[in-house]
Amino acid sequence: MSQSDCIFCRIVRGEIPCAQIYADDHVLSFLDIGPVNRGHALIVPGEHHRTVLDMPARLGEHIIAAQQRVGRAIMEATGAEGLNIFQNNFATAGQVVFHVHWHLVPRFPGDGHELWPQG
Ligand code: IU
Repeated sequence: MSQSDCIFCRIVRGEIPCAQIYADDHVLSFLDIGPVNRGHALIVPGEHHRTVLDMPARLGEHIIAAQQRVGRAIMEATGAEGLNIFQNNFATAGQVVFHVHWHLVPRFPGDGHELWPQG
């Protein structure tokens, strides 16, 4: 369930380095190379699935568990007071890497970020 030409499969296999935050039997988490805010991290399932629509629902529990662990850790490490979690499916929605993944973006008071609405 791994693809030779997929960049995230290559990162999961350790062929390409990453700034790893967390790993377990189901997911890998690492810092985004193009962060939209300080501490921007990705959660990537080890299995290759193109979008959330292709992904087996059984992985959902592991993804949520990783979101909680990594989300708490990056909020604590950065001192963030908020956290956006989102993901893109298909090019029209902004997906660039076609291996399903979640963005975790720490948010700070007044960070003026336009990616997600201000509270
Ligand atoms: P998207 O949801 O497919 O648009 O997001 C892809 C993200 O993967 C984007 O934020 C990139 O900066 C990030 N990324 C990365 O962290 N490492 C890589 O080697 C590549 C992309 I290629």
